Amino acid sequence: MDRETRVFAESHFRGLRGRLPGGVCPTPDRVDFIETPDSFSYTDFFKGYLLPNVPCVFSSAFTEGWGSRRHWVTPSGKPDFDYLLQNYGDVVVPVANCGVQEYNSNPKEHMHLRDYISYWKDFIQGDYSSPRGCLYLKDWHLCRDFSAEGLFTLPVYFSSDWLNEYWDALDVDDYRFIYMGPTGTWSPFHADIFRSFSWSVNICGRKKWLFFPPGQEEALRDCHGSLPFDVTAPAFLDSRLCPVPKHCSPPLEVTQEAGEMVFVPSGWHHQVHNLEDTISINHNWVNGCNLANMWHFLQQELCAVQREVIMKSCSGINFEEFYHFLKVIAEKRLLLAKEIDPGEVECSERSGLGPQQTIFDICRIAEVLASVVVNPDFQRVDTSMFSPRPEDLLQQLEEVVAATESL
Ligand SMILES: O=C(O)CCC(=O)C(=O)O
Ligand SMILES: [Fe+2]
Repeated sequence: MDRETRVFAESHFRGLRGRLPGGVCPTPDRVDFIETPDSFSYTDFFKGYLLPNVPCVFSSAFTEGWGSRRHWVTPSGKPDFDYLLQNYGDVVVPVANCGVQEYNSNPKEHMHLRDYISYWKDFIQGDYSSPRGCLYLKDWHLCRDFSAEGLFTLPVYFSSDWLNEYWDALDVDDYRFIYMGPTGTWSPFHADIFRSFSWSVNICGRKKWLFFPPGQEEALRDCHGSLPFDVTAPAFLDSRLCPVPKHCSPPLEVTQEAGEMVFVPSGWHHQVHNLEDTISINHNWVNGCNLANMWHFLQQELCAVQREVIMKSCSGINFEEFYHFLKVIAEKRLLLAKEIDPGEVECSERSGLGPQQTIFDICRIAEVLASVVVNPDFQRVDTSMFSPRPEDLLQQLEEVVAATESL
């Protein structure tokens, strides 16, 4: 990141004055398609899509050299079942049943990849139907459970990824997933966990995405306040005609072809349909641009009674863990900040994201942490054993913000 971009970003956040990113930009009427990697920099993505929080699609040229695109796909563009069986047949993977609704998602079971592939082959043979229903392999942590060496290269646009940086530092989990399933598999209407961003690359196959900008989902709630499960279901479309037609613009629709990469912004609800037998790599990620959205979301998740318990069950994270997440990233950035040479703050975009990105990250964490420490529910958490104490960490961050302002 260069200085001009950081100054631009900071004035963007100042301009929001505490409102959430993404809520202020006019909704685009179409999704941009980025054709060539050579003429599209990290800064172009940062200013054009990440900061304004709008979706875009990158052409297959961006994933040209990926090993998964060579190894997992037959010459005719279909999933290479033999290769997958040979290399991953024994792995246990999570599988969702697309035909069954359980609250607002699908029930999941676990099975060996070899059994899933055998189901998939039968499904194709049975003309894309099966007495077992329509099964979708989702959220397989291939990178966590195996080495993903050579399968893909993290695009620079998505490289400021604190969620995976945090989990990698703890060495326990990640938010890097593989999805695979036949034509007809689909993901119900949702926004991503913690209001994270996601990116998704089709290794083979095609997906149809329906995107709803943040806030539009309010118009889709039923009379009980529940969000829809399937925005394409005839029953849902009929029910919305009465009693009161609510204002909701049609979703932005994207068809993602093989090799193409979709950027899903923070807090955008979406529904996704596989139009062919499809394999994709999907990551969820959080950084300085959507950290405030995550914090806002976690506070909203707090219900009136049994706050901590409920919050943990809704989103899988409580205030203490959120502080821990901020602390791990903050301490790494404070170390990097110590190494900033005031004479050499500008860096080439090739070597990581550079000192200006470090300063930006520290500013964003300081802003959100300042809100965390004054939150009445956080104040009820016993922080006496935290090291460092939240107030001390905030002070350290604010000192660096002040010291680096002019860089
Ligand atoms: O590909 C899918 O089925 C769902 C992907 C998705 O929801 C995401 O990447 O955020
Ligand atoms: Fe999603």
